[in-house]
Amino acid sequence: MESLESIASRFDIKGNIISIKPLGEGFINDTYIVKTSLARYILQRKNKNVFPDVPAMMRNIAAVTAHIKGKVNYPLRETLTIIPLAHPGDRSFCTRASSFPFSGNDRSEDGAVSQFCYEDASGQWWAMCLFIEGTVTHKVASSLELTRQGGIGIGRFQALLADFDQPLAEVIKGFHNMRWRFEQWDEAIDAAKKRVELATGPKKCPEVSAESSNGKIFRINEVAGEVAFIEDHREKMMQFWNLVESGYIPRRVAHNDTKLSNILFDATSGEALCAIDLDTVMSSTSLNDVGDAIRSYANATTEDDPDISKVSMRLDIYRAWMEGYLSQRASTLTDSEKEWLPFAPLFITYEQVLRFLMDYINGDTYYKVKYPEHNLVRTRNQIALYKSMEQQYDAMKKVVEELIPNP
Ligand code: GN1
Ligand code: MG
Repeated sequence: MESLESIASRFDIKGNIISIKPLGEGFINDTYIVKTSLARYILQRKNKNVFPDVPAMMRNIAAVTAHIKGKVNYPLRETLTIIPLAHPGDRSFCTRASSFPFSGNDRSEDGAVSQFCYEDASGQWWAMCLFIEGTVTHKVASSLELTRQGGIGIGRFQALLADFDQPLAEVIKGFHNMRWRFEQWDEAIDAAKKRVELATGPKKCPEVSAESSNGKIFRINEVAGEVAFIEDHREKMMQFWNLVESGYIPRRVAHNDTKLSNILFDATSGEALCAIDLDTVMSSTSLNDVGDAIRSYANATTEDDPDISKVSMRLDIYRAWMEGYLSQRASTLTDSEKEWLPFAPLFITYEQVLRFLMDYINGDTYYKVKYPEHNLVRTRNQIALYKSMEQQYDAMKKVVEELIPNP
């Protein structure tokens, strides 16, 4: 296996490498911080099960960050700086067939070869960006001011990209597409039931046995209550999704992973500097960014706390985030977006329940898990959060009304 040092050296980094250490604990990618004699960099192994076309993803990120750089005062601080390959002549070219809008040989319109990621000999994809010095991240929304700044960060990100008009590749098929999520869900449930049948029915199949799957195949039998939660809310979620499909709620450039730890804050002023982790930047609704932020900031505990009595949506956090967000975006949202703002956190929290539960039923193939019930614990936690949001729905609506005065 190629060493991290060798992989880092594939990129156009400045100075000699001094150290490479793991960073953070994302559910999806593996992240390292590379320190050289001149700068620090973030090196990531992109999860290819989650991102089937890493070159397309990196082109999205390069296009979006270039657009932002053209508009801000401090281009090296106010968005990510993607580090290209040092020698884009070796096998590190992104040679795989790529998706729209780029042609098969991976050349962009100006003929330049895509050079933002490296494929190692084992088929793993790597990418690198500059570490922005003098910044901090936060895991927990520990104050209302921090929360308000987080809202500003996402509002500003969306505002800076409001006039971005290049097509973006769909890096994860149907990421927030509820119709597609239900298709996946229905297939997952059917497949799970079939597995149980094969393992226990009269025509027993040795490949599908409780032993060979560590008992995971019986998970479907343990989650009737959670499955019922999904089914009970299906129609309501599709009603909202139909409004997106009909164009009543517009699709825009969205970040799609707006949790607090994806915002960099200036270490001195405490102000939001930029949104990071741009892997999921795609066309989506602005409301999804709002919903995911509230889902992650406003939970009174972590999303995998097994003690669901600690789970609730904090209305003060909701208000503070919305205040920051709307300070950047209120003037450019459509009436339809404003109307559906309070529903956004319920939609995304529900989607997260579906994703965690589906992964549990599927045997933990998507999210990293630290113990066998991890995805089930996350599912239950998010159901409790959804219920808390539902209870406070009228209050959430009132907050939005107060923050967006009628013209
Ligand atoms: C994943 O890996 P991380 O923490 O950035 C996921 C998000 C989920 C989140 C749940 C590409 O994000 O959609 O909301 O976990 N990202 C992807 O914590 O699936
Ligand atoms: Mg992410």
